Amino acid sequence: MKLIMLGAPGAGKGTQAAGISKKYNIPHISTGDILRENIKAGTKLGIEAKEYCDKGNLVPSELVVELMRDRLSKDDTKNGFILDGFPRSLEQANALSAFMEMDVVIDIETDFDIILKRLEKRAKIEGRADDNPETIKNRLDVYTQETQPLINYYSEKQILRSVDGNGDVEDIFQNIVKVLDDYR
Ligand code: B4P
Repeated sequence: MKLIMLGAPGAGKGTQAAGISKKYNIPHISTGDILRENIKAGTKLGIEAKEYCDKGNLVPSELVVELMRDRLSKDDTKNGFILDGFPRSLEQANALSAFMEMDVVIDIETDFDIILKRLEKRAKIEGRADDNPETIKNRLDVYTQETQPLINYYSEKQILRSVDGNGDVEDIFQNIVKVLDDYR
């Protein structure tokens, strides 16, 4: 099962992808996590990515697409995988389609006021550099302009399934499982 988790920042993509990865035993591939690991380790990619991530802007697509092309060629993706945070723009979606077609796209639909509360809470707990109010606003604007068009893109391919992301983590998870079990 080749799966994409779509949704605004803070919609619950990463949270739900972790549960799905465990249940279906397929790797959870998060571009955000990979970029943060590179930033922490001070790699060339990390140094380039940091200024974009800290401001809540998208890292240039050529860097992210190369990163994903390499990651998706690894053996552990043979039985499927979950993409969390990629693609994030039409440019990235077209690049992905050029080398691999997906099976299902789960769009987690979460209201922006709920997202703001979640990210404010995470800012206090984890202290992530991009969870301050100004940057969160920019990330939501970038989502609206760059990522939201993917809803139509995958809807036209007839692989989009929407799930309400406003409730409890467990309820949302059960709804996603229903969608995936129907698919399988
Ligand atoms: P990401 O790491 O993808 O960050 P995110 O969109 O905020 O999602 P995340 O997975 O962390 O949050 P979640 O919704 O699970 O990206 C960070 C940055 O990396 C981007 O801004 C960009 O600069 C760069 N980047 C990443 N991918 C890129 C790409 N493809 N191209 C270019 N640049 C890229 O959860 C948020 C919080 O809510 C958590 O604290 C969680 O515990 C909580 N939560 C989740 N579900 C909840 C629920 N149901 N109820 C209550 N709380 C909940």
